[in-house]
Amino acid sequence: MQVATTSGKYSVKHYPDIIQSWKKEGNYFYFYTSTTILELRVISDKIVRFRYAADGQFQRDFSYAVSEKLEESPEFFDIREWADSFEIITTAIRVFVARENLRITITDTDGRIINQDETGFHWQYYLQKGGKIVYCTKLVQEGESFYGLGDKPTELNLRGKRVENYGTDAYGYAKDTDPLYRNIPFYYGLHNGIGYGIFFDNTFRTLFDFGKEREDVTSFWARGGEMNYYFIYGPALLQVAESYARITGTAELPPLWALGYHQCRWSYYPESKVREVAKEFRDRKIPCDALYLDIDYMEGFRCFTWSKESFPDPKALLKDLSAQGFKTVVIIDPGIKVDPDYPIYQEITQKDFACKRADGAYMEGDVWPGKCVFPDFTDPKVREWWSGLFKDLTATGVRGVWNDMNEPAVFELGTFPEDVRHDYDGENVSHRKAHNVYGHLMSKATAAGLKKHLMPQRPFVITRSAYSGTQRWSSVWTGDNIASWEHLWLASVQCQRLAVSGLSFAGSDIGGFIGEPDGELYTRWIQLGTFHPLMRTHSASNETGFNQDPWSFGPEFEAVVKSFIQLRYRLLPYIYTTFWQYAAYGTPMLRPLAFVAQQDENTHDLNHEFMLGDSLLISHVSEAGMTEKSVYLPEGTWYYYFNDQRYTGGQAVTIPTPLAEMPLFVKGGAVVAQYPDMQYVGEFKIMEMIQQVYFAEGTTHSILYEDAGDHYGYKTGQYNLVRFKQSSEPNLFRLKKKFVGKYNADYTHHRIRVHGLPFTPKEYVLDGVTAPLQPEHFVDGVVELNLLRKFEELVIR
Ligand code: MIG
Repeated sequence: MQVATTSGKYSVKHYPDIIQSWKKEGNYFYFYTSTTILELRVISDKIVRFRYAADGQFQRDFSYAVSEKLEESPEFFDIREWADSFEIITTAIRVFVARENLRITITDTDGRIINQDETGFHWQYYLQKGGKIVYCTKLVQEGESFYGLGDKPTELNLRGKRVENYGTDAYGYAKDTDPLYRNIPFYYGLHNGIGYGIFFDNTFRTLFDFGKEREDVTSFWARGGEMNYYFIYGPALLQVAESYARITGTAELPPLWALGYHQCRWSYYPESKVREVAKEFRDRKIPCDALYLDIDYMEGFRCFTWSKESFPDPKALLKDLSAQGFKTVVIIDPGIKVDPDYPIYQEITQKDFACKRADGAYMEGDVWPGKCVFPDFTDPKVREWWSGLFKDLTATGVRGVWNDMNEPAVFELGTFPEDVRHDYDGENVSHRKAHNVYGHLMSKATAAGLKKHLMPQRPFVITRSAYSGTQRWSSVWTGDNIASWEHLWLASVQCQRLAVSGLSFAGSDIGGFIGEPDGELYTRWIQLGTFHPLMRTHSASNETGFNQDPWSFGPEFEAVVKSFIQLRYRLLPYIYTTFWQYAAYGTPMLRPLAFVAQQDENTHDLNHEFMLGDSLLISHVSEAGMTEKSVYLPEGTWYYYFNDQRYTGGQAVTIPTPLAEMPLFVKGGAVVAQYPDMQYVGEFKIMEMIQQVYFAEGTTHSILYEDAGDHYGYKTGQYNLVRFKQSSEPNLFRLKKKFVGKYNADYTHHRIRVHGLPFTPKEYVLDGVTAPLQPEHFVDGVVELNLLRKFEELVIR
């Protein structure tokens, strides 16, 4: 055993030595050196977990991130002994463990290196705070790019950067501010066409360096806890994303209305103001589903109360809003006001549910209500109690809850001091270990309460802080951004990064939270937000009284903003299908182009383009007065959405960007389902489904998922999965449809619109019955058929 020469806070670095023995227990392998045990667990043919006990003693194997549904399914695995290493083999990868020092090399079955330790696992004693700082260093492979890590406001490819996870209330953050609100210790590597992922499940402050300190080395480390990481092989990056979701869980389907448009402000109050906003939306026929009440709806910022003056009869208000199709979302912060007359404060102190300092005093800190105490959400009893508090709110008519300030944020202090104690599901730890999961567990308790009390309606939760796995119960937004063009770019990269980090259900404060956008910036931001899974305008602007509403910028901008919010509603069946793919398989809803075409190196450093789902490619207009934009199209056929101009991929194309348009392309071969225009989800029974079909040579596939858009019937088969197969021959187009499921949709009309046919057809054949095409079937260069029944096969020739 090496003796540490110590100076100051940390000991020297220690490294594992020679493997002395090993054993196998089921799918677990253990390798013993004189100081260290490596536990290697084969979870599936592509997922292996590495865990190291530096002093021969493992800690409790417990995780707030890992889904209860994670099942082990290694189809086949084996171990071979070599002179210098042990080799663990699965059907997809080979893991070599060096006898000399536990260093890991992982290859595919062809022997190509996927990932390789440099010095690998090592540690330092954290003399000042206790425990160890645990490190893992790996070699950067040639041409390697790195992605992931949650909400980092920087270029998507993290090569050459160092980032850190310790959730922070980053008011008015800028490009490269770090850390921000979320803690997602998960990254992807991509080199030589091979993609893999590493999920470092450690809740202490974690750091990742991607060749910044030393060009050829990537390392990750934590200021405590264990070196415990999952290695995930792709080779496709999207497969890595799906495996990560298998580990940390998938989202549930939200109510369909939550995919509509949300309007928020700090704050709409009193009640007359809320009614006025609601009326404006309906009078102007701008679709909207959700209205938010920020902190001013409460009585002196006391959670679970309503201001008697501003909201004297919340139940009546929410009922009226609901009659107009609005769902109300209210904010709930963690801080509970210290006030002996406030029932929640009485309860939290009586039950002893508030966080305490090391010496037993309450963790007190100022937030909006003044001096507060804070629930210890790491205690299961506290989570249970918190969930129960949503009974009254839901009875009042609340349909969604917004959890803010849960990094946790405290005025002056920033966050809790490190000595604060937490239960951590029975472990009894300091804030150092609990900090990064505080918001994760608050939103978990909130979602559980909302789900229970809203049953059979689906809940909607949005949280500011998060840890890996938060996607199982909540959406997120990117926090307190600024009304600037740079922040529009940040919104785009942050939502893409969140999506590949497991948190697809994300959006930015459209228009910017701080400051006031002009009409042009707001309109361009609405355009981008139309293609973000969560579409919400939010702003502060309390001093000037400026309202960031879709009509705040005059009729010219209002008309364009309205047209994009309408487009959002038309696209709901497509967006819902994309959400279903995410909920079912963990496929990111937003896909950076590197994830769509990883073999094409031109995509690896692209920041400003992404796909929403399988068929839509989006960029955004990124500067004031911009008249054209260059967009890189990956291989395939693409149609510019606004005029059906056809492009061949594998090149950059430049398109004009008048205010009423944006860079939006549809992939050839796609079937994009659309609804007719509506003001809100549930406004009327949908009687017509529109299928926008985009021609491509060869054979292509698309899907449509549909269900009731709320409730849980889909879990017992009340859904439809429609599979479209498009195939073409010279002068012939064929569309086949197959159904699975037993949901009875209302619509009886099917409008099929075929874009981009390269020939002039004369007739169509519907399930074997031929009819001629008439002039009215040719609309704006599109062949349009209005069918009054379902069909299985349509041929146009
Ligand atoms: O200290 O509730 O990010 O969206 O409007 C500010 C007031 C507290 C921060 C949130 C913002 C919200 C605001 N909150």
